[in-house]
Amino acid sequence: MVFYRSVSLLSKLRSRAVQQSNVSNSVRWLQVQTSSGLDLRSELQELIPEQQDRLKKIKSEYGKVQLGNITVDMVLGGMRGMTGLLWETSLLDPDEGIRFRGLSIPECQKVLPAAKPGGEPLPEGLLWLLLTGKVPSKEQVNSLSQELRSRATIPDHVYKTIDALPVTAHPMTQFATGVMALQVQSEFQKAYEKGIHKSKFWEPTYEDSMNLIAQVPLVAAYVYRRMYKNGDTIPKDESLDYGANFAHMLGFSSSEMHELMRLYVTIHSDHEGGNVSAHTGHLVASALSDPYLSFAAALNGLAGPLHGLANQEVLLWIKSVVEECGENISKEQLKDYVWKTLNSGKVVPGFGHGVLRKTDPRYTCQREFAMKHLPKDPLFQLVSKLYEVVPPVLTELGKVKNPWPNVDAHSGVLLNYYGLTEARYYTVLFGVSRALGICSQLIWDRALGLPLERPKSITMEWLEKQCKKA
Ligand code: CMX
Repeated sequence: MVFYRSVSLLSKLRSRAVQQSNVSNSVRWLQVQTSSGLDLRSELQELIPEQQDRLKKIKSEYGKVQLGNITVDMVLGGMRGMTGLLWETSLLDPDEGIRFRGLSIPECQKVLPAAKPGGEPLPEGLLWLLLTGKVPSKEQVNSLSQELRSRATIPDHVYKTIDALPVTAHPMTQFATGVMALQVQSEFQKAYEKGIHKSKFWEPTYEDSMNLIAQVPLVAAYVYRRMYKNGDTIPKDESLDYGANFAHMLGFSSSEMHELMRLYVTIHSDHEGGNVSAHTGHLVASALSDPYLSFAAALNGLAGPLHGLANQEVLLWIKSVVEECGENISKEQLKDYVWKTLNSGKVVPGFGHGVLRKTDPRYTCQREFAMKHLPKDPLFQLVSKLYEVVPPVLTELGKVKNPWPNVDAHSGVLLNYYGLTEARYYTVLFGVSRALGICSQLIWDRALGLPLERPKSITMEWLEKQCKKA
């Protein structure tokens, strides 16, 4: 018999428990539901009508309820704080950080199946959770691993398309190009051309999404091996799970690196809907562009230095610190270096966030990983020093809303420790992981029949007139 834990009920009761005892990270086993042991697609098939009804009810009963006032600052400030998107797979709390379907990262680490007892969550389990809101059993995760492996073959033209680019092209350019080349196999596009009924849109979207999730590690690994290992590629290993297989195809065989990759792919997957990559994917998909087109667009947003490229920037910046001041830099010297960076008109990469107002739990779990596996690593020690030095400096600057580190402040030193030293490649890893979150939501976009996104824009003249009247 297979067991599920009901996450929605878990979240409701958990938040009550948190209010009462402030024990936010302890997972309570509140309800165990028996399952018929369905595969992921059948599971979704069952959930979709119920969620469609739920959305219909919200629309009809609460359609006119106001969710806040839009101010001029919000319009001019990149829509910060403006609630305007439906995103089911995760929700970000400014202080607490991300919850995937109601579960925090420490809770996911406790309840999602791992490759070994007490190990990091398997990304397949997270994918199941994102898509269904339910925690899968190990057997279900194993069968999803198997399904993803069976979908992980890519046509030859994808490699040729990437090969048409100079080998020096940025890895994100090569990766996004590879994803665009995968698009020619889109089931959604074929079905749409044949005239599929809109009630069935989610089905080819599911097929495309699962193929895409299964295939992005191959494209990413190809880019890595092409750029840094003379094109000497490594085939997938049929015995490995998603995260471990990705590490293996990149060329890393240590079990610690496999664990790191499982953790990495899990925590980078989703961060609610408003961040640049997720929002871009959702926006493009709202025009009924297929998952490949939508995800390639998302990757182009992820490639910006204020978003996903920050992980590259962090390691390069840390290495520049070491080059100039050595590994044993004092806190005073480090503070001077941070000010030098700020005074030259640059940001301190890896710190700050558009929504978060506390240390990112994605940073914290990577820090815990480092304390467990590489406590003496000089670069980890430097990252720890930065945790003490940077926030007071950013606070002193007076304008930074969140001086604390984000996910990108930590990932590079972990990868570097295990031999993945090529910082320019790091955002590709982030991109592979993002496929899980963006595609999960995209399937729900189609299942719920979410509309074309089309917010209203205005001119400065319109704003001036409107504000004078107010
Ligand atoms: N270093 C220097 N200045 C910073 C800063 C940082 N780490 N974080 C914010 N600021 C500045 C902003 O540039 C802005 O300055 P101006 O008013 O002169 O334009 C001011 O402080 C206010 O910004 P904010 O409201 O606190 O932050 P935003 O929501 O505008 O920006 C972010 C958020 C992430 C772009 C910003 O904190 C930043 O640039 N951080 C460094 C880059 C980074 O780590 N990005 C990765 C984020 C996580 C991810 O998406 O992967």
